[in-house]
Amino acid sequence: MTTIDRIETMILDIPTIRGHVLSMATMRSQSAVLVRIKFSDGSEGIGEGTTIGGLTYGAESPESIQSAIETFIAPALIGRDGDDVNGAYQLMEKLVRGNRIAKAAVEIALWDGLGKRLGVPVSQLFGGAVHGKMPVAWTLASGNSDTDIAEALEMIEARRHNIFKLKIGKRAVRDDVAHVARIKQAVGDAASIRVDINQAWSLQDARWGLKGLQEVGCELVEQPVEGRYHTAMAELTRSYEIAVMADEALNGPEDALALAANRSADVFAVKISQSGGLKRASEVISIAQAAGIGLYAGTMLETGVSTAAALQLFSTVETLHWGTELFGPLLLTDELLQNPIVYRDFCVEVPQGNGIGASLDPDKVAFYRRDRSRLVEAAAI
Ligand code: MUC
Ligand code: MG
Repeated sequence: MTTIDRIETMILDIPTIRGHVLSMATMRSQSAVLVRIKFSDGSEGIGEGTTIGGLTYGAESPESIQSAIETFIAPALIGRDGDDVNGAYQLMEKLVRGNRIAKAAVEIALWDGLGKRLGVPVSQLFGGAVHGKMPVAWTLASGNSDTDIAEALEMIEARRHNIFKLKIGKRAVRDDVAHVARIKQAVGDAASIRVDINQAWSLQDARWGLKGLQEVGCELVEQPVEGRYHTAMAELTRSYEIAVMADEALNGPEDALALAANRSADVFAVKISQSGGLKRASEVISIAQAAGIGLYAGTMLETGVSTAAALQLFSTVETLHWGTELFGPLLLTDELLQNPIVYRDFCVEVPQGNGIGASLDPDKVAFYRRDRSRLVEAAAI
């Protein structure tokens, strides 16, 4: 039996290429929590559990993710059968409530290790890839309309992205709609324009907002009101033609079932970390498929590690009606992978290789580790 010998975590702080202005926070760097599992046969698995904007986006922070793994999850998993991913997950569910991102980070590393030992990509463990590449959106969130327009036109010209998600919700609704209208007018039919409010609007704001957004040619609105307001989301979903997408409302299969039952969204932004890992995300996907809800592969602006893991799972999904936004590595000033994920012709390509298909560059990891200064000091003593 190949056992789990060691589970190591680290927080990496990596600057973003520009300020990423969201309704609840402006990001100038991303803090990724990486997990490395060492198995008794010498094999390794890597995973990632990352969130956005400290505690402004959700209930888990980089620090809480690391502490949940180190304090509660790792001690329980050491010595267990490394191939028993379901058993490990069930134990995590029993010992730790919530903390989906922490569980996802560990689960991804277990799938990665298993795939590597079996000599297959993780997509094979989920029934096999049916796509080699998928459409990929980019987020315009510089906080300035002219900068966003220049960025969009550059991306279209470079054939990197022709789907844009605009982050709005910080300004007055009328000003936000004018901002979206300007960008839509600048790109015309060359791109699809969508927006993400990150829960910032009241239901009243959202009624005005959705009406205005659909008039200016915006195709989809993500999480216009708070995620817990399922009834408000249902009203917006049935009252306007513009598609309503659930993001913060969707934390795993139980939320997926409730949202589907109330018809509180047209589309699910499925995020592997927010869902609690690849298996739980695949359950969310099944619920959407059964309920006739559209699918979109979402991101927590992760590094190449979780992005690769997400690509493994989404490559197995028959139809992603709204494509993906798995562009996380492109928002960071530096690349952590030895084999960077490829973006071209408006698509992201599914990484080849065993496991999740990603290997870390050790020098980059050493450079961006938050505890680097402590490690350097310790080495000097
Ligand atoms: C979110 O709320 O969807 C995804 C893309 C992006 O720019 O921010 C994230 C967060
Ligand atoms: Mg969102």
